[in-house]
Amino acid sequence: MNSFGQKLRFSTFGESHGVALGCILDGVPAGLKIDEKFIQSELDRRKPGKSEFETARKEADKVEILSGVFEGLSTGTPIAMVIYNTNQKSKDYSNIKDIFRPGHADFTYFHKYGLRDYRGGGRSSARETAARVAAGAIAKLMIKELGIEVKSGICEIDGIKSKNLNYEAAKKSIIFALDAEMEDAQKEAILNAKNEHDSVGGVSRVKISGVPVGLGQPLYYKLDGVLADAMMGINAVKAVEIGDGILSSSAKGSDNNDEIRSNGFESNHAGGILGGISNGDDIILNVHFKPTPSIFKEQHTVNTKNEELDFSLKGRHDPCVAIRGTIVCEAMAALVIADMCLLNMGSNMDGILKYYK
Ligand code: FMN
Repeated sequence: MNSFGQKLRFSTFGESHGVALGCILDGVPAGLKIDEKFIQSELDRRKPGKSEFETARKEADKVEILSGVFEGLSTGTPIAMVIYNTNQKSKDYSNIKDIFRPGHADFTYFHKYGLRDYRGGGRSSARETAARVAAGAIAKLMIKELGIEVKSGICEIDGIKSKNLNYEAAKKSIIFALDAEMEDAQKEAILNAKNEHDSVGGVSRVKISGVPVGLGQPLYYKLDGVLADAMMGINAVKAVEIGDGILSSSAKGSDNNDEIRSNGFESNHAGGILGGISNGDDIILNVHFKPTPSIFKEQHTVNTKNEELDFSLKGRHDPCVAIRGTIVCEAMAALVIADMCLLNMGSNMDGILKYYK
């Protein structure tokens, strides 16, 4: 499946080395001001080739809106957006045409479909996430009207944890580091791995603020469940924590409960979600990315005939995918929240009466 969402639903298309990639975003209410410059600026935050901490592949990632927008406003019809690929070097991949890169999706795609677009990983490449960022930018514009904001930053690289979580610092950092004091050590870890022809993992922290109480559907479209699904669907994500996440299983109830006062919760261990429904507090996610699978160190693998071989990869790859991945996390979070806002409108008679009476 290539689609995600219920009331606000998007489908993406395209491959890493194809002509173009893009998305169709359906369900955007008519009359939303579509700020094209903002959509482009979101793509610019994710685009490759901005620094030595990212892949050297340079893509303009220029987005073009094909439909669904007239005189700067959404028309209520599907919004189609396209991003042309301009910097493919498919030759870089000819040496892995019949070889499966350990840690990548080559092995599973080949055995599932019986064929494989080896150029840049084809559809399994995270290049597809540019389309999600374009769709997510429109979701951000929509939820901004409701006072909801999604921010993110890197809170850990190669096990080096941030002590401070400063989302303004992350905006200014080339690696989106949340802690300016830990940034140099985190950068050094990336460059060390890169110099050793290796890669490192990292953690993105996402904060969604201004969320009203009540977003999330029973029982199979819970807010935490759908956010986890959205994050796990991003390439290389291996774990998602909501609030205290895995720490909750070793905490006492008395520590883990967020006690309640008339003006709100005294703490936020729950990460803003109770019973699958937003509780009005900030929603907090920690999204764990594995190290980039494509590394230049020699590794054991097999080819399409299941013959064993040792090989060294060529090409251009991110030494730490969490960095650009954090922008994709923001986009997916915004898409989920916007969808949940639309779904929640029919949750009780009061809301329906306000609209129809
Ligand atoms: N994997 C690579 O091997 N090389 C890359 O340059 C690369 N860039 C990525 C960029 C982003 C923004 C993200 C989110 C992921 C990137 N990945 C890269 C990860 C692979 O796409 C991913 O590991 C692969 O599809 C296998 O899927 P899985 O790790 O989810 O099992």
